[in-house]
Amino acid sequence: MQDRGGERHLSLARESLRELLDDERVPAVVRAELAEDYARVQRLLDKIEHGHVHVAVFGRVSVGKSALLNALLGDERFATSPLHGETRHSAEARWESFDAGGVYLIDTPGINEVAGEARERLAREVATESDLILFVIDGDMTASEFEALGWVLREQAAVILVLNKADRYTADERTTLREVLLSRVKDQLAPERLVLTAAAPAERVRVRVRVDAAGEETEERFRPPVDIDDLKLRLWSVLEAEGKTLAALNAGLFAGRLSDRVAERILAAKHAIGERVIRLYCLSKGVAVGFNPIPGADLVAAVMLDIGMVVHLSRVYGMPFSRVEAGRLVAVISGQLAALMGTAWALNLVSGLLKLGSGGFSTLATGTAQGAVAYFATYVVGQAAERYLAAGKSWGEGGPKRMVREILDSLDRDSILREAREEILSKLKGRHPREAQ
Ligand SMILES: Nc1nc2c(ncn2[C@@H]2O[C@H](COP(=O)(O)OP(=O)(O)O)[C@@H](O)[C@H]2O)c(=O)[nH]1
Ligand SMILES: [Mg+2]
Repeated sequence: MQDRGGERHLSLARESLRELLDDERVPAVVRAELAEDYARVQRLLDKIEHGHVHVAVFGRVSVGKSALLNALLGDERFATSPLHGETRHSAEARWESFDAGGVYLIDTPGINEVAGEARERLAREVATESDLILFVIDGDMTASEFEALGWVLREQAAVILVLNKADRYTADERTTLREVLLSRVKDQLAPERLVLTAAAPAERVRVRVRVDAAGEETEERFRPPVDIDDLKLRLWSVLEAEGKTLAALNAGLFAGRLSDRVAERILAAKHAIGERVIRLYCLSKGVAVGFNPIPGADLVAAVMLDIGMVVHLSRVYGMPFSRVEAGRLVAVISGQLAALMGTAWALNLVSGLLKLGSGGFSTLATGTAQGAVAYFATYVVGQAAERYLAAGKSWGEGGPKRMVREILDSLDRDSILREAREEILSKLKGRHPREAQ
């Protein structure tokens, strides 16, 4: 475990894990949501700081996973049984015979020993928290074993495929099995990553016929010797060559995935707040316009509301704007909106809404319809400003025009207008939306 590349990987991984844990920009809610992942990062960090390497067995029930670990340990540390379900929880033991120390052997339930959902969680945990996996089988691989192996390999590059219970096969059968297995995994595993073992050979009866005397037969019970030498050698060589690198790579991989998840959650949390902020301003604006349905009269107040919304959003996204900056952004977005929808769009929408509504051309109906259109325009401005902020103050490749068009295309305009009208009506009449119609 003296490899220098390993040391470098290790310090890089340690740094990125620490950074992740200490990042003060991560909101408490996100930390709480991802508490389990954070705990795992802490464990991974502890592990690489102590130079620990975790070796886990993985495989179907009763293939001899626990027996194999006991044989490696030279001690019956883990319970074994011919019955299914002996190992219900993961457990670990330090493997002293690897002299660099810090190697832990982890026993796990069989892939088919725990219930459905828990099984997948367990498999995931084993794969992410261990650095080397001994994938144990006891004969030719079943389809589900093959599938599980593929899955483990995807999650975890370091795998030794162990064909246990080799004592049950003749020398010829062992040769055939080895060939068949190698051909099955030839794209995924190097040939030296397949080893045969006999962790706890079964007792056998041997019948001897003595030729010299009167053909007398004797029965003899015997137990073939435990054979895990190949596995030990393979394990040692993998651990020596890449033990630390494995631990570091594994930790780095997990940290990378977690930081992606953290970023995603933070964005989702901001987005949820952003959406509430936008709706609040939309409604304020809709009501303001609804109260005074003469086009243009409330223009200034309405624009001020849009600017206020953008300032508010910029704080949610942690990039506070001045009102001047926000005003510029609102101008750009409104300009695109007007260009895309044509100058008559607002009037068309208003008359469309009037036809839809049952209120006729009363002041209330007109006001509400205009308010709904103002609501909609502010909603689009809010969405565009939010995307701009979420992208780190960028319009993206196609500029503001494409962004506003995409937003318009993605919105269900009619249902937003309907909702807006109902909300505004209920505010104006101070009643429940249904009664107001
Ligand atoms: N014949 C034979 N039996 C084994 C060998 N290894 C384990 N067994 C038996 O297989 C059964 C299941 O072993 P266990 O370690 O509990 O399997 P696990 O469920 O994978 O942990 C036990 O009865 C063991 O004695 C082996 O190498 N040869
Ligand atoms: Mg077991």
